[in-house]
Amino acid sequence: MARTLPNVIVTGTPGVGKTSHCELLAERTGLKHISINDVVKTRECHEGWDDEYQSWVVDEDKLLDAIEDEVKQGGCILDWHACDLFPKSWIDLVVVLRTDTATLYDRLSARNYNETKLQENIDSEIMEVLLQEARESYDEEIVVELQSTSAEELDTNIDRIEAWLTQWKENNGS
Ligand code: DAT
Repeated sequence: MARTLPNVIVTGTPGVGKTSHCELLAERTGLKHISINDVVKTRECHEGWDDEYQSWVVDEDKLLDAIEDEVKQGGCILDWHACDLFPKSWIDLVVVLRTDTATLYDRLSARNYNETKLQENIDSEIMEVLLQEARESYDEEIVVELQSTSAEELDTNIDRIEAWLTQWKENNGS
């Protein structure tokens, strides 16, 4: 069955601005913000806690099962620091947020990340890991890279995604 509303992934290295973007986008568009971190925790889609990386070891099959029905209906914004696990057929747009190293360092330090996690995430941003993952997993034309360093950029990004949504609805007769 065709979706009457699109599904959007908002991804990027931790600290890049996913939550800020998703919350504002949900407020402006009425699309539903699904924080995958919350789903992993509340629906126990994990195999335990990794102490070194200070994060859950995610059970991807369980996670996909947990969100499948909701996402297949459309109108979801998926907020996560990975994107390659979501089936291509579910997804209409992939937004990869980016920022510079100094900004990311400040944002992650403010979260009291330990040195391993801080360095790993900064390296990941420098190496464009999420951008590559998105480009390898989805058709080139649905992957968009947006800068998220300033509040102004946040605003213009939301405007752009809203405009995309309007166009999508027109194209899909919804
Ligand atoms: P994420 O969900 O990717 O981990 P976040 O939305 O929680 O990131 O943002 C981390 C911090 O950075 C938070 O204090 C808000 C701030 N921030 C994010 N994007 C920003 C932007 N474009 N301009 C200014 N501050 C931003």
